[in-house]
Parts: sequence; structure tokens; C-alpha cells
Amino acid sequence: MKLETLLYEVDADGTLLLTIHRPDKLNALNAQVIKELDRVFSSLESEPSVKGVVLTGAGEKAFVAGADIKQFQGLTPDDAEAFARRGQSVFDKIENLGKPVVAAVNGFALGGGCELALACHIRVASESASFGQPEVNLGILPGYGGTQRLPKLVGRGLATELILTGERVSAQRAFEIGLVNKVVDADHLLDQARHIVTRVTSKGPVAIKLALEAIRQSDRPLADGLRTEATLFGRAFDTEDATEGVTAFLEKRKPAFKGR
Ligand code: CO8
Repeated sequence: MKLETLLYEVDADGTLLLTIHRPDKLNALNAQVIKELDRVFSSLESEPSVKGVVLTGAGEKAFVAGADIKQFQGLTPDDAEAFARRGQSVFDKIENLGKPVVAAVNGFALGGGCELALACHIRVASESASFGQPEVNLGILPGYGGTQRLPKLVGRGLATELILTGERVSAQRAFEIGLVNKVVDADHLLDQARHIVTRVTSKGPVAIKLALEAIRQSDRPLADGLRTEATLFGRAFDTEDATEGVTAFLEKRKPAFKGR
């Protein structure tokens, strides 16, 4: 796959390290980055060589410093809405990928960059990373899912404060409010993110896919979510992996999952 703004490297464990590579613009998301993220995440579900993804930004300064502000000049309201919808659909593909996606946040995660991290399943940050939704400073609001995903993660009160003030928070503060799962020093960031992915991918991939699907339903009313969970739980028992996992436990050995 020929990519101009993303670096694509798959290691021996099947972890794709996907790096947004526009370091001179702090990896800001222009139309090309969005197009390439779309291409990559559309292909991953059916890409057997990739079991999970670490998503990061090039350079030491930024994960992603937002949508590319240059492209906002002269946008009509219809253009702006279309831009937002386009990015949202790509971020949905990330969230809906049935394989684990871990954001390794190595610096600024602002605006669309914070929203991109929010669309990943798990976030690990370096100590120097910072997070924020500074769109109000530009006279606009988040458009890549921040008003929806941030309140779900940190609660409505804190999300409202972050979005209305445009305040930036440190990695440590982000950890305290549940915006990131873990803070590590910069030298260990990628290893830690990879470690999380391989821990997940060592389990049965069907179970992981079903669990991700069930977790997504947690936004729905409890009774609906519980019904879906039971359905997916039942579906897991239709797999060889479930038989193998349970049998291996009872035989006191490591399971050998086959992904079916
Ligand atoms: N867009 C375009 N270029 C950017 C962006 C950005 N978001 N962020 C940084 N850059 C560029 C700078 O213009 C500069 O380029 P150049 O060298 O050509 O002048 C280069 O990156 C380096 O940046 P700085 O010199 O500004 O670096 P500093 O260390 O001084 O500052 C900051 C770093 C604080 C991160 C600063 O760059 C900044 O404030 N950036 C903008 C942050 C921001 O406001 N992000 C939100 C953007 S809006 C958004 O994301 C909305 C998402 C939803 C959109 C839906 C429809 C499209």
C-alpha cells in the first residue's frame, strides 16, 4: 500500500505500528492523512498479517496537534459539515475495528488529535504528552467526535469544562481523569503500547472481537446492552477457541487459540 503521510510497519508479532508522519506540521490531520487512515483501517479487518495496532505520531513533539487549520480557511458551512462527517466515519472505523488499537500519545494530542486518541480502544501517554480540545480558541467546536466520546470517558462535567475552556491538561492529569490508561516515560512508550497489544492478541481473537463489540454497546440502555452481551456470549461458545480455552484451563496448560 503506497502511503504518503503514514508509516506502516508490521512486526513479527503481527502488531502494526502506524505512524502519522507530518512532523513539520505536528502531524496535523489534513485531507490526505484522513484519506490514508481510511484506506488503512478499511483494509485491516481482513488483513491476516495484522492482529493489532499501535497508532502514534512522528517526532518527539506531537501525537497529532489537531485537524489541519489551514484547510479551514474559506470553508462553507456545508463543506465544514462534510469534513466533520468524513473524519467521524474514519474514526468510527478505528473504534469499530475488531482488533485492538492502542494510541501511543507521544506529545500534543489536541483537537482532532485528542479525538483520534479517543477513538482508539486504549491510550498510553508519555510523561510529556498533553491533551486538549482547543477548538473554541478558533471560534469552532470539536467535529471529530470529541463532544461525544470525551464525556463518555471522563464524565460530562469534566468534558464540558475541557471543551468550553479549551484548557490543555498534562498526561498525569489525563490519567487522573481516566482519559489515558497509563503514563510512561517517553523511551518506553512504544514498547509499552506494543506490550498491551500483544497481551491482547495472545488471547482468542474472536473473543477479543466480540468483547470489543459488546463494550461498544455500553452506550445503549442497560437492558439492550445486556441482551447484546448475552447474544455475543452465546456466539463465543460457537467457536473452537472457547472449547480450547476452557479445556486448557481444566488441563492446566496454555491455550492454543486458532481464531475460529
Ligand atoms: N494545523 C495546521 N498546522 C499546524 C497545526 C494544526 N492544527 N498545529 C501546528 N501546526 C504547524 C504550525 O503552523 C507550524 O508550521 P510552520 O512551521 O509552517 O509555521 C508547525 O506546525 C509547528 O507548530 P508551532 O510553531 O505552532 O509549534 P509550537 O511549539 O510553537 O506550538 C502548539 C505547538 C501549541 C501545538 C501549536 O502549534 C498549536 O496551538 N497548534 C494548533 C492546536 C489546535 O488548535 N488544534 C485544534 C485544531 S481544530 C481541530 O482539530 C478540529 C477537529 C475537528 C475538525 C472537523 C472538520 C475538519
